[in-house]
Amino acid sequence: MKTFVATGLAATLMFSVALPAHAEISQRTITISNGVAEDHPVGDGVAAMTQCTTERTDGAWTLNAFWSSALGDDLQATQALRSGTQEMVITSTSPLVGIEPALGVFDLPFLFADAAEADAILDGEFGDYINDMLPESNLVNLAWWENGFRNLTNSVRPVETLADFDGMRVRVMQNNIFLDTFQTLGTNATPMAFGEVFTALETRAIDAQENPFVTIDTSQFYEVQDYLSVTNHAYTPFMVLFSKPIFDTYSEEEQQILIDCAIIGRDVQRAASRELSGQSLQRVIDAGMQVNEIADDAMAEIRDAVQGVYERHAGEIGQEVVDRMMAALDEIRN
Ligand code: 2Q2
Repeated sequence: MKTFVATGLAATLMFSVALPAHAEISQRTITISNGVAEDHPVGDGVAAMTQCTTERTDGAWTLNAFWSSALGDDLQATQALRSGTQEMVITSTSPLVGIEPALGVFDLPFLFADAAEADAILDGEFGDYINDMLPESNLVNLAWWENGFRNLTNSVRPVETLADFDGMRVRVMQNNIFLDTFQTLGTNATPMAFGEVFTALETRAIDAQENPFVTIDTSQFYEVQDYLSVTNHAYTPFMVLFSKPIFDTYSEEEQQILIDCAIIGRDVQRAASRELSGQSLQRVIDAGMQVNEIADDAMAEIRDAVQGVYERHAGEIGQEVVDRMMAALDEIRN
């Protein structure tokens, strides 16, 4: 084997360049976008992730977060990641089903019973199974964060029974499964990007929308909605998506820092989401919203009404995906 012996200038150059503390870490500016306001729990997660990356890179990285759809809605931002023109987006899975249909599994109504189930599924084998599908769409999911359990608000009447949904003009995320669910409940459902919802409610172009308490609070929907009905009809995850074309230019050490810090951000964000949820509910009540629970028998009728959504959409989601989800849930519950 030929051996290379550094001599003269080459030797001087090679040994005179002092390697930085982290040979594999470059100066970087990372752009992050999101659809919610900065005081949403996503802001806590981004702050924790930023502190983590600053420590791990000795300040070599700068994370610039943009809020309230300033860089476009979830789908537009995700397309920017895929083309390598933006680093990160924290987005719901629901508007991305056109990119990866399997993500639609999370939109099946009443899928998760509580946050513990959601965490076990997302942080377990099933979450990894979905994550492994994303690189072919030029995306890397660094971690699963929490959007949360979704509840209905409207400006017409309290929704206490299945019949109360009838004819209500409800905005839903751009997703056939949500569209079918709310049409099946008897509403006049309209797909719309999140950034357009407040104005559509304010102008009465629509009557209703559905989101977790913390979003209803931090996006100030209480200013344009009178009624909040606690339906918990779906749990939406957030993905902390990174552009694969950009991720692939990072060293292994840098890639690991992104993943480690997104997971630290996850635990802070979920805790903030769950702690703020009760405070947000109280805040929207204090702001004048009339909140109602739904009686067990009425809720049973609502759940029964939308069971057919599972069968109608298993094909587009992928039967294997649905089967693996149901098996994973059975394992947790038994
Ligand atoms: O109803 C919605 O569209 C929201 O739950 C959004 O998915 C969410 O707020 C995202 O816009 C966050 O980027």
